[in-house]
Amino acid sequence: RPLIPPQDLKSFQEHLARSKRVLALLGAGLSASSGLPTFRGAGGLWRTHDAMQLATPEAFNRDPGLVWQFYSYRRHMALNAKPNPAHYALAELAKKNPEFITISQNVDGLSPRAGHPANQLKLLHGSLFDVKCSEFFCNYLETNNYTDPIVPALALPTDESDPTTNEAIKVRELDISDENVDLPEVSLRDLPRCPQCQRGLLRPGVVWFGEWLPRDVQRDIDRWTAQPENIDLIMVIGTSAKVYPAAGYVDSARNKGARVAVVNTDKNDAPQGGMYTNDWFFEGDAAVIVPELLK
Ligand code: BJW
Repeated sequence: RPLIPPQDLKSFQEHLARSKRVLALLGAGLSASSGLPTFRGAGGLWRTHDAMQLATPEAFNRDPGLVWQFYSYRRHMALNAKPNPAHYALAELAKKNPEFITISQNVDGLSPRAGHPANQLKLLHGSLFDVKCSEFFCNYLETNNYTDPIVPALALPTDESDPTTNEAIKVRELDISDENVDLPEVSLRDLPRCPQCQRGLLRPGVVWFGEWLPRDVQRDIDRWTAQPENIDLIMVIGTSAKVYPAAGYVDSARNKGARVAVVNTDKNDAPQGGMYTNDWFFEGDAAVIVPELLK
Protein backbone atom coordinates (compact mmCIF):
# COMPACT_ATOMS: atom_id res chain seq x y z
CA ARG A 1 0.00 0.00 0.00
CA PRO A 2 1.52 3.36 -0.96
CA LEU A 3 2.06 5.62 2.05
CA ILE A 4 -0.11 8.37 0.59
CA PRO A 5 -3.24 7.35 -1.32
CA PRO A 6 -2.49 8.55 -4.88
CA GLN A 7 -5.84 10.29 -5.36
CA ASP A 8 -5.33 12.30 -2.13
CA LEU A 9 -1.81 13.23 -3.16
CA LYS A 10 -3.08 14.40 -6.53
CA SER A 11 -5.94 16.48 -5.19
CA PHE A 12 -3.71 18.03 -2.52
CA GLN A 13 -0.99 18.93 -4.98
CA GLU A 14 -3.50 20.41 -7.42
CA HIS A 15 -4.88 22.58 -4.64
CA LEU A 16 -1.40 23.59 -3.47
CA ALA A 17 -0.46 24.59 -7.02
CA ARG A 18 -3.54 26.87 -7.17
CA SER A 19 -2.93 28.29 -3.67
CA LYS A 20 -1.37 31.65 -2.94
CA ARG A 21 -1.91 32.35 0.74
CA VAL A 22 -0.71 29.26 2.55
CA LEU A 23 -0.18 28.68 6.26
CA ALA A 24 1.58 25.84 8.08
CA LEU A 25 1.11 25.12 11.77
CA LEU A 26 3.93 22.96 13.12
CA GLY A 27 4.25 20.92 16.28
CA ALA A 28 6.62 18.54 18.01
CA GLY A 29 5.76 15.59 15.72
CA LEU A 30 7.67 17.36 12.93
CA SER A 31 10.91 16.92 14.85
CA ALA A 32 10.11 13.44 16.19
CA SER A 33 12.07 11.69 13.48
CA SER A 34 15.02 14.01 14.20
CA GLY A 35 15.05 12.22 17.56
CA LEU A 36 13.38 14.86 19.73
CA PRO A 37 10.56 13.69 22.00
CA THR A 38 7.05 15.12 21.78
CA PHE A 39 5.10 16.47 24.77
CA ARG A 40 2.06 14.29 24.97
CA GLY A 41 1.90 10.53 24.72
CA ALA A 42 5.03 8.38 24.57
CA GLY A 43 8.09 10.50 25.30
CA GLY A 44 6.05 13.07 27.22
CA LEU A 45 7.66 12.06 30.49
CA TRP A 46 11.02 13.45 31.53
CA ARG A 47 12.25 11.21 34.32
CA THR A 48 9.09 10.97 36.43
CA HIS A 49 7.85 14.42 35.46
CA ASP A 50 5.19 15.23 32.93
CA ALA A 51 6.94 17.53 30.43
CA MET A 52 3.88 19.78 30.48
CA GLN A 53 4.24 20.30 34.22
CA LEU A 54 7.85 21.36 33.83
CA ALA A 55 6.93 23.92 31.17
CA THR A 56 5.34 26.30 33.68
CA PRO A 57 6.42 29.41 35.62
CA GLU A 58 5.26 27.63 38.80
CA ALA A 59 7.73 24.78 38.26
CA PHE A 60 10.56 27.25 37.63
CA ASN A 61 9.74 29.21 40.80
CA ARG A 62 9.52 26.03 42.83
CA ASP A 63 12.62 24.27 41.51
CA PRO A 64 14.66 26.32 39.02
CA GLY A 65 17.49 23.76 39.17
CA LEU A 66 15.26 20.93 37.98
CA VAL A 67 13.63 23.05 35.27
CA TRP A 68 17.05 24.21 34.04
CA GLN A 69 18.24 20.58 33.94
CA PHE A 70 15.22 19.73 31.77
CA TYR A 71 15.88 22.64 29.40
CA SER A 72 19.65 22.22 29.36
CA TYR A 73 19.12 18.58 28.37
CA ARG A 74 16.74 19.66 25.60
CA ARG A 75 19.15 22.35 24.36
CA HIS A 76 21.86 19.69 24.16
CA MET A 77 19.58 17.22 22.34
CA ALA A 78 18.35 19.86 19.89
CA LEU A 79 21.88 21.06 19.12
CA ASN A 80 22.90 17.49 18.38
CA ALA A 81 19.83 16.75 16.26
CA LYS A 82 19.58 17.45 12.54
CA PRO A 83 16.71 18.96 10.60
CA ASN A 84 14.85 16.24 8.70
CA PRO A 85 13.53 16.26 5.10
CA ALA A 86 10.24 17.87 6.23
CA HIS A 87 12.04 20.89 7.74
CA TYR A 88 13.92 21.31 4.45
CA ALA A 89 10.83 20.85 2.25
CA LEU A 90 8.94 23.54 4.20
CA ALA A 91 11.94 25.88 3.94
CA GLU A 92 12.03 25.35 0.17
CA LEU A 93 8.31 26.07 -0.18
CA ALA A 94 8.81 29.31 1.75
CA LYS A 95 11.58 30.38 -0.62
CA LYS A 96 9.32 29.69 -3.62
CA ASN A 97 6.19 31.34 -2.21
CA PRO A 98 6.65 34.62 -0.33
CA GLU A 99 2.99 34.46 0.72
CA PHE A 100 3.52 31.24 2.66
CA ILE A 101 3.99 31.65 6.40
CA THR A 102 4.79 29.03 8.99
CA ILE A 103 3.70 29.20 12.61
CA SER A 104 5.90 26.85 14.58
CA GLN A 105 5.22 25.82 18.14
CA ASN A 106 8.64 24.17 18.18
CA VAL A 107 11.50 25.70 20.13
CA ASP A 108 14.21 23.33 18.88
CA GLY A 109 15.80 25.56 16.23
CA LEU A 110 15.53 22.91 13.50
CA SER A 111 13.43 24.97 11.04
CA PRO A 112 15.85 27.94 11.21
CA ARG A 113 18.76 25.53 10.74
CA ALA A 114 17.04 24.09 7.65
CA GLY A 115 17.27 27.57 6.13
CA HIS A 116 13.62 28.56 6.56
CA PRO A 117 13.46 32.29 5.72
CA ALA A 118 13.21 34.05 9.10
CA ASN A 119 10.53 36.55 8.03
CA GLN A 120 8.24 33.69 7.03
CA LEU A 121 8.78 31.67 10.21
CA LYS A 122 6.88 32.70 13.33
CA LEU A 123 8.23 31.07 16.47
CA LEU A 124 5.11 31.17 18.58
CA HIS A 125 6.59 29.54 21.69
CA GLY A 126 10.02 31.17 21.55
CA SER A 127 13.30 29.29 21.30
CA LEU A 128 15.46 27.09 23.51
CA PHE A 129 18.35 29.30 22.38
CA ASP A 130 16.85 32.54 23.67
CA VAL A 131 17.60 33.28 27.29
CA LYS A 132 15.92 35.98 29.34
CA CYS A 133 15.78 37.37 32.86
CA SER A 134 13.09 35.85 35.06
CA GLU A 135 12.54 39.11 37.02
CA PHE A 136 9.44 40.95 35.86
CA PHE A 137 11.18 44.35 36.17
CA CYS A 138 14.12 43.36 33.95
CA ASN A 139 13.86 43.15 30.16
CA TYR A 140 17.15 41.33 29.50
CA LEU A 141 16.90 39.04 26.46
CA GLU A 142 19.70 37.29 24.65
CA THR A 143 19.04 35.49 21.35
CA ASN A 144 21.11 32.78 19.66
CA ASN A 145 22.84 31.61 22.81
CA TYR A 146 24.17 28.19 21.79
CA THR A 147 26.51 27.69 24.75
CA ASP A 148 26.11 24.07 25.82
CA PRO A 149 25.96 23.70 28.75
CA ILE A 150 24.96 27.27 29.46
CA VAL A 151 26.78 27.06 32.82
CA PRO A 152 29.23 24.34 33.90
CA ALA A 153 26.91 23.06 36.65
CA LEU A 154 24.42 21.98 33.98
CA ALA A 155 26.88 19.71 32.15
CA LEU A 156 25.50 16.22 31.64
CA PRO A 157 27.00 13.67 34.02
CA THR A 158 29.41 11.27 32.35
CA ASP A 159 30.45 7.71 32.80
CA GLU A 160 34.21 7.39 32.45
CA SER A 161 35.89 4.09 31.66
CA ASP A 162 38.29 2.88 34.31
CA PRO A 163 41.19 5.39 34.28
CA THR A 164 43.55 2.81 35.84
CA THR A 165 43.70 0.85 32.58
CA ASN A 166 45.86 1.98 29.69
CA GLU A 167 42.97 2.58 27.41
CA ALA A 168 42.27 6.17 26.43
CA ILE A 169 39.59 7.45 28.74
CA LYS A 170 36.25 7.22 27.01
CA VAL A 171 33.66 9.61 28.24
CA ARG A 172 30.06 8.74 27.70
CA GLU A 173 27.28 11.20 28.47
CA LEU A 174 24.52 9.81 30.60
CA ASP A 175 20.91 10.24 29.60
CA ILE A 176 19.36 12.21 32.47
CA SER A 177 15.90 11.84 30.97
CA ASP A 178 16.15 8.28 32.31
CA GLU A 179 14.98 8.21 35.90
CA ASN A 180 17.49 5.45 36.70
CA VAL A 181 20.38 7.85 36.10
CA ASP A 182 21.21 9.96 39.14
CA LEU A 183 20.43 13.61 38.59
CA PRO A 184 23.37 15.76 39.74
CA GLU A 185 22.64 18.30 42.45
CA VAL A 186 22.55 21.83 41.08
CA SER A 187 22.63 24.64 43.59
CA LEU A 188 20.90 27.95 43.06
CA ARG A 189 24.15 29.89 42.98
CA ASP A 190 25.43 27.81 40.05
CA LEU A 191 22.49 28.66 37.80
CA PRO A 192 22.87 31.38 35.16
CA ARG A 193 22.31 34.94 36.46
CA CYS A 194 21.17 38.00 34.58
CA PRO A 195 24.18 40.11 33.51
CA GLN A 196 21.94 43.22 33.31
CA CYS A 197 20.15 43.45 36.66
CA GLN A 198 22.62 41.08 38.35
CA ARG A 199 19.78 39.81 40.46
CA GLY A 200 17.40 37.62 38.56
CA LEU A 201 18.01 34.09 37.41
CA LEU A 202 18.15 33.68 33.67
CA ARG A 203 15.51 31.37 32.23
CA PRO A 204 14.86 29.81 28.82
CA GLY A 205 13.18 32.19 26.36
CA VAL A 206 10.23 29.90 25.75
CA VAL A 207 6.53 30.48 26.41
CA TRP A 208 5.17 28.62 29.39
CA PHE A 209 1.51 27.98 30.18
CA GLY A 210 -0.28 31.13 31.30
CA GLU A 211 2.33 33.37 29.67
CA TRP A 212 1.80 35.78 26.80
CA LEU A 213 3.19 34.91 23.42
CA PRO A 214 5.95 37.09 21.94
CA ARG A 215 4.13 40.30 21.03
CA ASP A 216 5.79 40.87 17.64
CA VAL A 217 5.13 37.28 16.58
CA GLN A 218 1.47 37.50 17.53
CA ARG A 219 1.16 40.86 15.74
CA ASP A 220 2.71 39.49 12.51
CA ILE A 221 0.35 36.52 12.52
CA ASP A 222 -2.69 38.69 13.23
CA ARG A 223 -1.74 41.03 10.39
CA TRP A 224 -1.23 38.17 7.97
CA THR A 225 -4.55 36.51 8.83
CA ALA A 226 -6.47 39.82 8.90
CA GLN A 227 -5.64 40.65 5.27
CA PRO A 228 -8.81 40.85 3.22
CA GLU A 229 -7.80 38.04 0.84
CA ASN A 230 -8.90 34.51 1.63
CA ILE A 231 -6.47 31.96 3.00
CA ASP A 232 -6.19 29.08 0.54
CA LEU A 233 -4.66 26.31 2.62
CA ILE A 234 -3.48 25.45 6.12
CA MET A 235 -1.21 22.46 6.72
CA VAL A 236 -1.33 21.18 10.29
CA ILE A 237 1.78 19.10 10.80
CA GLY A 238 2.77 16.97 13.81
CA THR A 239 0.73 18.77 16.43
CA SER A 240 -1.98 17.54 18.77
CA ALA A 241 -3.52 21.02 18.30
CA LYS A 242 -4.60 21.20 21.93
CA VAL A 243 -2.70 24.28 23.05
CA TYR A 244 -4.12 27.76 22.46
CA PRO A 245 -3.82 30.17 20.76
CA ALA A 246 -1.93 27.90 18.30
CA ALA A 247 -4.82 25.45 17.85
CA GLY A 248 -7.20 28.35 17.18
CA TYR A 249 -5.36 29.27 13.98
CA VAL A 250 -6.86 26.22 12.29
CA ASP A 251 -10.39 27.57 12.74
CA SER A 252 -9.37 31.14 11.87
CA ALA A 253 -7.93 29.85 8.62
CA ARG A 254 -11.02 27.72 7.94
CA ASN A 255 -13.18 30.78 8.52
CA LYS A 256 -11.20 32.57 5.83
CA GLY A 257 -11.84 29.81 3.34
CA ALA A 258 -8.77 27.66 3.89
CA ARG A 259 -8.82 23.96 3.13
CA VAL A 260 -7.20 21.96 5.89
CA ALA A 261 -4.52 19.28 5.41
CA VAL A 262 -3.36 17.36 8.45
CA VAL A 263 -0.19 15.27 8.72
CA ASN A 264 0.01 13.14 11.85
CA THR A 265 0.94 9.62 12.92
CA ASP A 266 -2.24 9.43 14.98
CA LYS A 267 -5.59 9.94 13.33
CA ASN A 268 -7.23 10.68 16.66
CA ASP A 269 -5.11 13.81 16.89
CA ALA A 270 -6.54 15.51 13.83
CA PRO A 271 -7.96 18.86 14.95
CA GLN A 272 -11.73 18.73 15.05
CA GLY A 273 -13.43 21.66 13.43
CA GLY A 274 -16.88 21.62 14.98
CA MET A 275 -19.16 21.04 12.02
CA TYR A 276 -16.21 20.92 9.61
CA THR A 277 -14.06 17.97 8.69
CA ASN A 278 -10.48 18.15 7.54
CA ASP A 279 -10.06 18.12 3.79
CA TRP A 280 -7.06 15.80 3.85
CA PHE A 281 -5.64 13.57 6.53
CA PHE A 282 -2.21 12.11 5.75
CA GLU A 283 -1.37 9.45 8.28
CA GLY A 284 2.32 8.81 8.95
CA ASP A 285 5.70 10.29 9.74
CA ALA A 286 5.86 13.97 8.78
CA ALA A 287 9.51 13.55 7.75
CA VAL A 288 8.37 11.15 5.01
CA ILE A 289 4.95 12.58 4.10
CA VAL A 290 5.69 16.32 3.94
CA PRO A 291 8.51 16.09 1.35
CA GLU A 292 6.24 13.88 -0.81
CA LEU A 293 3.38 16.36 -0.56
CA LEU A 294 5.55 19.36 -1.39
CA LYS A 295 7.48 17.73 -4.26
C1 BJW B 1 3.78 12.95 14.71
C2 BJW B 1 4.99 12.24 14.67
C3 BJW B 1 5.63 12.11 13.41
C4 BJW B 1 4.29 12.29 16.72
N1 BJW B 1 5.06 12.66 12.35
N2 BJW B 1 3.25 13.47 13.63
C5 BJW B 1 -8.44 28.72 25.38
C6 BJW B 1 -9.10 27.64 25.94
C7 BJW B 1 -8.53 26.95 27.01
C8 BJW B 1 -7.28 27.30 27.52
C9 BJW B 1 -6.64 28.35 26.95
C10 BJW B 1 -7.22 29.06 25.90
N3 BJW B 1 -6.36 30.03 25.53
C11 BJW B 1 -5.24 29.94 26.31
C12 BJW B 1 -5.40 28.93 27.19
C13 BJW B 1 -4.41 28.48 28.22
C14 BJW B 1 -3.26 27.68 27.64
C15 BJW B 1 -3.80 26.47 26.90
O1 BJW B 1 -3.83 26.38 25.70
N4 BJW B 1 -4.17 25.42 27.60
C16 BJW B 1 -4.64 24.20 26.92
C17 BJW B 1 -3.88 23.01 27.43
C18 BJW B 1 -6.13 24.11 26.95
N5 BJW B 1 -2.43 28.51 26.74
C19 BJW B 1 -1.51 29.32 27.21
O2 BJW B 1 -1.32 29.44 28.40
C20 BJW B 1 -0.71 30.13 26.21
N6 BJW B 1 -0.68 31.50 26.59
C21 BJW B 1 -1.73 32.30 26.42
O3 BJW B 1 -2.75 31.93 25.90
O4 BJW B 1 -1.54 33.59 26.91
C22 BJW B 1 -2.68 34.41 27.05
C23 BJW B 1 -3.31 34.05 28.37
C24 BJW B 1 -2.63 34.32 29.52
C25 BJW B 1 -3.20 33.98 30.76
C26 BJW B 1 -4.45 33.35 30.80
C27 BJW B 1 -5.11 33.06 29.62
C28 BJW B 1 -4.54 33.43 28.40
C29 BJW B 1 0.74 29.68 26.20
C30 BJW B 1 0.92 28.29 25.71
C31 BJW B 1 2.40 27.91 25.79
C32 BJW B 1 2.65 26.45 25.48
N7 BJW B 1 3.98 26.14 25.82
C33 BJW B 1 4.53 24.82 25.54
C34 BJW B 1 5.94 24.73 26.16
C35 BJW B 1 6.95 25.54 25.34
C36 BJW B 1 8.32 25.43 25.90
C37 BJW B 1 8.89 24.06 25.78
O5 BJW B 1 9.08 23.54 24.66
O6 BJW B 1 9.18 23.47 26.82
O7 BJW B 1 4.58 24.59 24.15
S1 BJW B 1 3.50 23.49 26.10
C38 BJW B 1 3.84 22.40 24.77
O8 BJW B 1 2.64 22.19 23.97
C39 BJW B 1 4.80 23.19 23.86
C40 BJW B 1 4.30 22.84 22.49
O9 BJW B 1 4.72 23.79 21.55
C41 BJW B 1 2.81 22.79 22.68
C42 BJW B 1 2.07 22.04 21.65
O10 BJW B 1 2.42 20.70 21.64
P1 BJW B 1 2.57 19.93 20.27
O11 BJW B 1 3.67 20.50 19.47
O12 BJW B 1 1.26 19.83 19.61
O13 BJW B 1 3.10 18.51 20.77
P2 BJW B 1 2.25 17.23 21.26
O14 BJW B 1 3.21 16.33 21.93
O15 BJW B 1 1.04 17.62 21.97
O16 BJW B 1 1.76 16.56 19.89
C43 BJW B 1 2.65 15.94 18.98
C44 BJW B 1 1.82 15.43 17.84
O17 BJW B 1 2.67 14.90 16.84
C45 BJW B 1 0.86 14.30 18.24
O18 BJW B 1 -0.40 14.57 17.62
C46 BJW B 1 1.48 13.03 17.63
O19 BJW B 1 0.51 12.08 17.22
C47 BJW B 1 2.19 13.62 16.43
N8 BJW B 1 3.38 12.89 15.98
N9 BJW B 1 5.29 11.75 15.91
C48 BJW B 1 3.88 13.27 12.46
N10 BJW B 1 6.81 11.37 13.28
